[in-house]
Amino acid sequence: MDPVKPLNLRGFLIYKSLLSPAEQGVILDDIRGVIKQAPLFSPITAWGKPMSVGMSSAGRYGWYSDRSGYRYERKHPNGTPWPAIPQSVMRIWSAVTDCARAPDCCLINHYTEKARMGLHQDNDEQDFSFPVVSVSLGDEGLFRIGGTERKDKTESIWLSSGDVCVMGGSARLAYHGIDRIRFGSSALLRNNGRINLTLRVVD
Ligand SMILES: O=C(O)CCC(=O)C(=O)O
Ligand SMILES: [Mn+2]
Repeated sequence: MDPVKPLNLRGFLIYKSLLSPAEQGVILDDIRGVIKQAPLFSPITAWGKPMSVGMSSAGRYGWYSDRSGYRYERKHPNGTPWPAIPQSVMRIWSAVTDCARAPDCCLINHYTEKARMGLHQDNDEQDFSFPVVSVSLGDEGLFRIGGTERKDKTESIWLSSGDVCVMGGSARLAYHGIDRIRFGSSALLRNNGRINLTLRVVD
């Protein structure tokens, strides 16, 4: 992991291929360990529709949603605390940010062939001076980025396995989403699909 000058797309800093295949393998094993203890589930949106993305979390907080809205919870819906964030993932945060504080949530998103994530802001955290760091593993995902208003014009970039994106500064509250997955484009995951990790400072 050797962060060289990232691509700057409207303040989104994208480190292409930051993680070597070996590093991706280690992280994936660690994430499988997390999911064994905290299985993926499909959160329900405030409108009562299950999300197409499977989710779980590691850390002191996990992201959660149901008809009452989006929020962070201390426990998995099965009642157990979220597993710790693996060291292999924490190292990425240290490599691409100079934050004194460690993240307290690693949200795990699992995309199968038809899954997508609509345009949204990450704004359930308390302090937006901390960035959100996103890690892509497995199949490529078409990442759409916009500005801080939903109506702002957007552009898209394919995120590949091993890419890391830092959403900080002016990009911290920018709209973003995943339009589609290029299913089968990576051999990292046994059954294809894409895993995205986002590291967040929650409180
Ligand atoms: O999957 C991605 O690359 C983005 C995920 C995301 O925006 C989120 O979890 O809030
Ligand atoms: Mn997001």
